[in-house]
Amino acid sequence: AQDCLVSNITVKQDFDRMKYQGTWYAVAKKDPVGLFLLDNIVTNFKVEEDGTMTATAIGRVIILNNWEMCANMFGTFEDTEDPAKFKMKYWGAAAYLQTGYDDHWIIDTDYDNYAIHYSCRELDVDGTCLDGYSFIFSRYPEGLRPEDQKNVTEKKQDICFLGKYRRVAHTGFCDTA
Ligand code: AZE
Repeated sequence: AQDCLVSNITVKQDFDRMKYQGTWYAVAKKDPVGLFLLDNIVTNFKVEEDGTMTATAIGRVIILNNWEMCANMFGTFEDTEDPAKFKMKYWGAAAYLQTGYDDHWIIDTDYDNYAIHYSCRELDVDGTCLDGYSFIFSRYPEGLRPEDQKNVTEKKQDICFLGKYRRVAHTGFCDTA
């Protein structure tokens, strides 16, 4: 959407939640306003027996009083008319973590290598996004394959977040094992 209207943003055609299951590593993110996951962000998507999509996510956060920890988060997804657009209800394993209800759009994915996620939390009066966030996910913690980078850059531009991403480090800080 060259005009940056949220209503003109296109998402993955015929999104297949079954193929989207499993582990995704955040390799880049565009932050929203306020508290957010910092780095070491790994998420795991699953389709439940009733067809509902759910996810877990972990990431390093710093909460009040400079307390650094790994946030264990859960999400459940409500379907909409578009198979690639969901509403995500999310909460933390601990009460002092964040809860919310966000859009969760899958802009593009090939299921095996990369995914581009988008969430606009607040629309501006002109229909552009005033406050939103986005993740670039990879199936590999080392990052995107070189052959996927051009497409991902194009998609960042389509959602009007180009230049607003930061790399997400994976240092092992939240590795349980
Ligand atoms: C997401 C992947 C799908 C599951 C979930 C995700 C989002 C999680 C957050 C968590 C924020 C936590 C904070 C804690 C202090 C999109 C990564 C749940 C937004 C800020």
